[in-house]
This record gives sequence, C-alpha cells and structure tokens, in this order.
Amino acid sequence: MKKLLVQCFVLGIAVTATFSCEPEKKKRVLNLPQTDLAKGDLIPMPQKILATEKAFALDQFTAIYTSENAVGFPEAGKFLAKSIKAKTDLDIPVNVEEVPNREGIIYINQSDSLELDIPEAYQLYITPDSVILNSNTAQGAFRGIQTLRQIIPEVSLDTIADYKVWPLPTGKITDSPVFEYRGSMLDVARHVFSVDEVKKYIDLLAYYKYNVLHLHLTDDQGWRIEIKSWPKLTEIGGSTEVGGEKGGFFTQEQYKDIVAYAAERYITIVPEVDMPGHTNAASVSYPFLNGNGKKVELYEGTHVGFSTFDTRKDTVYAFIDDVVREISEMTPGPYFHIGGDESHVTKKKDYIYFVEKVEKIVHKYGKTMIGWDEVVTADIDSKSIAQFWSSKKNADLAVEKGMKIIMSPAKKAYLDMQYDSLSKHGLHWAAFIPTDTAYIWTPEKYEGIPVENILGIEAPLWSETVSDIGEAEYLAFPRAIGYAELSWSTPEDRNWENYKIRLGNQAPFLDRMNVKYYPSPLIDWKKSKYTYEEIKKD
Ligand code: TNX
Repeated sequence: MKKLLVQCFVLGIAVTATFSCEPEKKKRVLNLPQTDLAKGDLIPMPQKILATEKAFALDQFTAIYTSENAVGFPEAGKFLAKSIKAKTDLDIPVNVEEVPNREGIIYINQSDSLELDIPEAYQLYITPDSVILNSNTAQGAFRGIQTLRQIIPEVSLDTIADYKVWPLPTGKITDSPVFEYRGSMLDVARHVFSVDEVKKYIDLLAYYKYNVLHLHLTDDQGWRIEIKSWPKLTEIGGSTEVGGEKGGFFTQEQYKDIVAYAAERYITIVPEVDMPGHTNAASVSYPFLNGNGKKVELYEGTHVGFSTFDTRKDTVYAFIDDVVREISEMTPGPYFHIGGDESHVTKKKDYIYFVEKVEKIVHKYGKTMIGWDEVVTADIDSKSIAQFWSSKKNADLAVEKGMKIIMSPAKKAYLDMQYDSLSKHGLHWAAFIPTDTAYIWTPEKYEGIPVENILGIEAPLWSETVSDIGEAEYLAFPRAIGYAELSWSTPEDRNWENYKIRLGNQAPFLDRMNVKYYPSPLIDWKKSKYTYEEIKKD
C-alpha cells in the first residue's frame, strides 16, 4: 500500500490531502445520470450555486478525509459519516490509514482563503472524482456538511452497478449566512420536555443551519433547572406544569449534556430565567422573593402577568446572583437571557431599577444580557440585546440606544400561533400564521428597524398548549424550516413559489426523523419512493 500525496487547486484554493489508495487499481467507469446541482432541494438556499451537470458516486468505496490537526474537523467528518449512515446505511470510513479500493474522496479541508473569512462560510466543490468542502472553521464546515446531507439523494441508483450508488450532482456552492443569530426557543417551563426531546429538536435545527437554541427555563408554572444553592426551586417550583401534570426539571448534569450536544452541532444554548414577572414558581419555592403582596401557591393555569419578584430587597439580588452564576458556569455561550416581559404587577420604577441591577449581575459573570423588548425601557448597556416580540416603540428605543435586536415579532415568528382556526394546538392572540405567512415577510425591512441593528431571527415555541415533542413538532414544522431560510439566505434568494417545492421535498427527511409535522395543504408533500427511477419519473 502506497501513501499518495494529493494536491489539487480548487478555484484558487490549495487543498492538500494525504491518504492511502491503490494507484494500480483501475477506476470503474459508472454511467451516472446527469443531475443538476441548482435544482436540488436545499434549504436554506445557498448564496451561489454553479452546476456542472455531472455526478459524483457516493457508494461503498467512498472515504472521508479531514484536516486532521484543525480543531473540530475530524469530529465534523465523523458527524458526516454518521449522517450518511443514517440516510444510506453506508459505512464510510473517516481518516483511515489503510484504504484499499477507496475511490471517491470527500475531503473536509481547513482553508485560510480570505474568501472564506466570514464566520460560518464554506465552499463545497463537487467533481466526478471528489467532494471538497472548504472552510476556515469547523463551524463553517459543519454548516457545509448540512448542505451535503441535503444533496445526497433519498434513494440509491441500483441499476448501474452491482452495489448501490447515490449520485451527487457536481458543481460549486459558495455560501455564508446573512444573520449571525439564527435561533428557535423552546418553552420547557409551561410543559416539561425530556433531554432526548430537546436533543431531537437540536438535531432538526442543525439540519437547517440554525445556530441558537434559547431555553425558556423558568416561568410561573415551573422552574426547570437545578440550582444547587437553592434546591427548593426544583423540589417545589419544578413539581407542576400547565394542566397539573407531572412537572420535572433538568439536573445540572442533564443541562450540561444538552449544552454539549448542542455545541457538537455548533448550536449555542441561550438560557433564560424570566424575571421579575413570570416568577410564581420561584416565589412559591422561596416566598421571600415574592413582591405581589399575595400568598403564593403552585400555579397550573395559563394566565400571564400576575407575579413579580420583590425588587427592593437585597436578598432577592443575592438569590439572582447565585442563579446567574450557577447557570453561567455551565453555559459556554456568550448570552444570558433575563426575560423581563409582561411584568404587569411590577411598578414601572421598580422594573427599571430591577433590570439595571440584574444587567450588572449578568455582566459580573461575563455574559451579554438579552431581554424581551420591554427591558429597553431601563437604562441598559448598548451591548445588551433586545428581543423584539411585540412593541414597535420598544424596538425604536433599542435602535436609538444603538442596541442589537433579535427579531421575533409574534405576528410573524411565533411558532405557538395556530396555522388557522382548525389547528390542533397553539394560540392565536397575535395572529393565525399559515405556512406561507411565516415565510413571506422580510425581516430586513420589518417595521422600519434598520438592518444594521438586526442580530438575527428567533422563532419562539411557547408551550402552554403543547405537552410533548410531537405536539411541538406539529407547530414548529414546517414553519421553522422557513425561518431558517429567512435567517440564512439573502432576500433576493427567497421566493415562496420556489421554496414551497423545496419544502415539499423535505417530507422524506422529516419522515425519517419521525417528525410529526403539520402537513400544510399549501404544500405538495413528496413521499419517499422505493427506487431512484420512480423518483425521477415524478
Ligand atoms: C407572550 S412573548 C409571552 C409568553 C406566552 C406567549 C404565548 C412573551 C415575551 N411573553 O409568556 O407564553 O405570549 O404566545
């Protein structure tokens, strides 16, 4: 077995890979069908696609190589191999020394090209002989891997060889996101979700290139994160949920497990402790926190705006300090979300005093504060971030203060809004949001908020009406797929007529992932077929 040093120039980018192969062995010539890279079902739509109308054979002879010393690249290669296994059942080796009979190479290459010097940028270059994925960072490579996963056909071509072949259309994709923050939120407070359910949601988000999962960890109906210095929060505050069912919480080990799982998929967890309102579960655990003057009891209903912390007690801030510290220590991401919404029973001046004090605590633990748009009424740092959900006035104030804004306008981006009046789950206080309405809007131009102030988009899934992951999936899918495209692709590349075809072709993936999506009648959902030929006939 000889070692072969392969060097090729991919549109000006030098790629060097060392791998073993058998130069003497004759390359099989497969008569692959012509396929068009530009006609794939990619979501989000990449920035540039140049199709060359040949095919690369993904088959049992394929091997993956990565830059071995570049941080995260070998892991990205393994992730790709696992994804290929899930879709095709092929066992593709990663960075193996001895590779007899390996022909087609997928090479994941760390490149210093300036062209790729944008966070998460990648370039995918597919020729009949190789697939080369270039990126400056493993994060960019990971995003490119999602594109590659989507390019692999659902079914194999079984007629041109005595083994299965998945033909990948050739060409070049150059891609990077419009927005740096592309998130969804899960409300694990109103109803509890298991670690596995959260991981499944993360897997689905990752496939569509999301990079943030915001966890709404506390609310009136439940406190869901273990705080070692205040154990009653979960013992008492975690014992219920909406409807009075079982309750529950994440231990710190479980939370860390979720954070690590997300990090492997380059998804940042944003923890939220909602305060000073939405704090009944905390106050019932430790009544000294309560500031609404009433006796506190466990709450299993769905009203909002009745609870508040006592904003004038030092002991309340000592408590918050512990909570922010313990959660921040387990959270590598840069953000801490303090909620701040719907504090209807907190006096205005107390609310402002509270937000300013809590912002300092968040800074003490090295995090950037995020709050729902009401927080901008306080005198906060311009580096803090406002999450626009309802008040245009607050959004304007945030712009005046030079703050960045996360776009979550309830009328467009709330995943818990019903599709229509027949929807099985969800609310409609902001709007009914059918699948097309969720997609057909321009965050870059929404309500006159300057695009320079927009950090990104987040689609929150509140869970008052959702009690398990299946019900969550019904509301989140397919709309979350559209928000992925709104966050990643340029406005020029977004087009409902074209998108809805690509969306319909997500059905085999969603089915394989066992996602209970809402089969919107606006979409022609494509089912998996048994053979490649049958798919081609459609
Ligand atoms: C408003 S959005 C809320 C949540 C509810 C949601 C239901 C926001 C910041 N607050 O407490 O769960 O509506 O759609």
